Amino acid sequence: MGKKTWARGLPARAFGGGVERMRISYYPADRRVELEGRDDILGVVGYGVTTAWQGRAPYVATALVPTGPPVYEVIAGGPAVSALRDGVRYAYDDEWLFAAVTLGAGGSIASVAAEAYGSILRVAEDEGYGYLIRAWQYFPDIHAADEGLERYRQFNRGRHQALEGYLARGGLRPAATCIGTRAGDLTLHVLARRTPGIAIENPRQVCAYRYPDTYGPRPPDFVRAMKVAGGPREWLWISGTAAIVGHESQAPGDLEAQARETFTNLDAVVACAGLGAQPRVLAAKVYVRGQGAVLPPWPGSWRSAPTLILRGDICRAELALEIEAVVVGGPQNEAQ
Ligand code: 3EB
Repeated sequence: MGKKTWARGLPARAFGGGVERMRISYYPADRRVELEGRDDILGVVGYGVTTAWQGRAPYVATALVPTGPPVYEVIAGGPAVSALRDGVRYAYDDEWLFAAVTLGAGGSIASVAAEAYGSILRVAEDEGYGYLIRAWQYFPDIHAADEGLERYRQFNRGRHQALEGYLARGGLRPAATCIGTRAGDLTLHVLARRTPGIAIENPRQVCAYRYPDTYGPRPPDFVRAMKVAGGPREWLWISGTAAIVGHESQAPGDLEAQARETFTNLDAVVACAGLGAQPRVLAAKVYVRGQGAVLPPWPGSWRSAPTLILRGDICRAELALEIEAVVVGGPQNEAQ
């Protein structure tokens, strides 16, 4: 009963506490040395960073480049234990496990996806954090053909193959983001927990895992958002969200119209999640396809969110942008 974890020196705190210790922050790359010394970090994700990471926390060097200077995204929690197994870099506190793999992505992307998800699931389940909450997957040449099928569609085949057993055991699809890069390897990083999240879908959109096969032989295995309840606040991890209504892309190539539709989708997901009072956007990432794309102003509650803007290829060629976010709600928010 949790023996394995406690034996590694984590504080004996009851399971199922809140998520109030988790924090997501963006730091300029010149804060590296200070970040490397911290012991409360579950994972660090670099965007446009070229310096080697020397901290204990697992580090993901993505091939995504911000529109501004290089950035570290830091996911912090309680005192964390870091480890490496079978190429999976991971760290956990008593609530969350962060795990990451980097694999060469030149060959069959279906096999690479299956290997990436397979090795991460083995580690997460062995360590007792058997429920995926959130996954980020970045790989090069997302629109290129691989044996007659677009690499994004091949990726979906491999992902499904790796998740099949997990789903059969009662595992839940995570919220996710899948973005194409210009170069580099495939990186997959995830957050997992000991207990399941609550899957939230968007009534304006067909469930992604029920898309018709016009989008490929295997639909993408993700949910629109995952809610994590516990403690006085609730967190909502919202998947990469684009201008899709039903299952169809809207306003092909029109960034401004797509942004409006995307915010309508984001607001719909937040409304469905039934978060407590005054949901607040803790962090957002925008992925934009074009060089020099000018984003329209953000509506309402989205305006004050700490936001990272990255260049990347959204998984359908006609989509110009995609936005993901973490939103928190609950009674404690009123006091803040
Ligand atoms: C969509 O809604 C847009 O394949 O993991 C968004 C988030 C998208 C995650 C994924 C794909 C994925 O279908 C694309």
